[in-house]
Amino acid sequence: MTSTSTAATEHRDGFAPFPADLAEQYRQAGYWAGRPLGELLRETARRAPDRPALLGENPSTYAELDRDADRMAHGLLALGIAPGDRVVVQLPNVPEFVPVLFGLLRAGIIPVLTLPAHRRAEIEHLTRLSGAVAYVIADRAGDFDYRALAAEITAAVPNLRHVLVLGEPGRFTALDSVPAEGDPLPAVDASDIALMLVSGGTTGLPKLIARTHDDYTYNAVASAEVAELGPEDVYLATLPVAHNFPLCCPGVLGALAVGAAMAFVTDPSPESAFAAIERHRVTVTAVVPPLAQLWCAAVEWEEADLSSLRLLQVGGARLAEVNARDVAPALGVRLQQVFGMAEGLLNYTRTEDSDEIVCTTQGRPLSPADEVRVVDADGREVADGEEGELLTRGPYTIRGYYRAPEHNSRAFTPDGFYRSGDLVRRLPSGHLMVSGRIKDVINRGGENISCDELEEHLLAHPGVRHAAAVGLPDAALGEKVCAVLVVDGDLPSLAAIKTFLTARGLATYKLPDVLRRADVLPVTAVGKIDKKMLAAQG
Ligand code: OOB
Repeated sequence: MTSTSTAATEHRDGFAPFPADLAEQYRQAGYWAGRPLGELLRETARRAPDRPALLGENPSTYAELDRDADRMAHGLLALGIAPGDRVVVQLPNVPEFVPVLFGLLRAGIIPVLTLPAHRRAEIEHLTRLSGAVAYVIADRAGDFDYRALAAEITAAVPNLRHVLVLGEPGRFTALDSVPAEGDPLPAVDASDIALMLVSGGTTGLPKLIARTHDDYTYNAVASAEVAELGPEDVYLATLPVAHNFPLCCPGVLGALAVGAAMAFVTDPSPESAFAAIERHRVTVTAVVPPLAQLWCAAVEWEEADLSSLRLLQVGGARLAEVNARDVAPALGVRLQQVFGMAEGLLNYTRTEDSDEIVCTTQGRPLSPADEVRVVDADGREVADGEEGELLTRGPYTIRGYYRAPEHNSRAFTPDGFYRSGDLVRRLPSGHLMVSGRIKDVINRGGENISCDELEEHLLAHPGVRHAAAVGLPDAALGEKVCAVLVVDGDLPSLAAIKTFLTARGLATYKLPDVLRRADVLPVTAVGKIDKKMLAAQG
């Protein structure tokens, strides 16, 4: 282990480290290179100082970004924020996110990356849980004033000493007053916590996912390789950049590792994103399936030159095969399915995969060192092609949530595999097909119905644009099947939908009991369909 100038180790309380023997193997095999994330930027800036890094109103080159990150690091330390301290970051998709992130990383301060859509309940919980001493926000985004939220959080959480504001600071500190010159920065230990992501879990309050420099640097560099990212690429951060997918899969960090340029949009709608793609000649971006569908439809009415775009990554939730098949012809891009999780494991379809594989699977693991088990309810491995729960461990998968010992005893096996809760089938080639979530089933009178399966069939109906299946309480059956549909034109009758599904060979007990129409489906902070909300709406 390299030495660190941080005497404080309090930030490691409640951190679940990799076991020493595995850590050694990952180093020996070269997965962990002992490079702190802050060095990724340093190396690119040395290699290609004059290349464009951040695009937008105030563009910067790699040399400029490198200098801005150093100045931010010095300024944060000068405020009295110490290496190992946690800082909650909640910024919209703006270029300023990058110098803030790298300022923190280089100072050895740990960013807790929250999403712009998080509100008091989540921010207060994450601030307390992480023990954060500072909170970085933008003044406002749309009609939401983050300073008002910060006022509530500072009143509730006494540990929070600083609020740094991008834009008009109000009663807080302006972020642009922070950067400073300073003494050499502290050494950062690559095996230490680099940053914290927030779990995308759909139950309960979010959990913290502490990722180390070693594991996250590998995540970025290896992902850049499978996305075949190079210095000529332009990556557009379309999804909220605090999310693992646009941040590091390969996202902003992968782009930075190879010296590609980065652009940002705060609004992922076709109007705004297509304009950014045209303006910056974007080559790669990542979206969630509902957005992919919207973009595919929008080429009909949005006039924009998308010819620069070569790769569209789609992940975060299952992309139905019918929608997957639309992507390449509608947008003139290659599709890459990405099945990943903030906890670690990433699966990608590859360039050499056939169209069939790209459209029908969610890819295969990123790393040769990823260990994947597909197990039945008793924890026994199932044969290829059979459905089971995906368990995993590997060089970039956490060994436990931060400060959550109770939950960890259930979410991880005794030998350190993460229980993803995802139901998958593995093909002999290693590709995975996600078939649902363990908990995303409707129990109708004792019969289990997979919501994903039903949704895939509903989406095949020509009038159906979006579909979600949810269980509603029912006195006789326990749960009944409700299909919520976003449709073009009139809502088909329940009888017509049943006839359609029956003709597709679906078993009678899986047919919906009720149909509901919606104009839009509610979505989570990152844009996935929010089942919890739908079920609550009844
Ligand atoms: C990504 O990360 P999270 O942490 O927001 O959510 C992870 C969960 C997975 O366990 C799975 O249930 C679901 O989201 N998921 C998918 C999927 N990708 C993620 N389900 C079906 N098909 C897919 N392609 O969502 C995430 C992180 C990194 C890269 C991409 C996505």
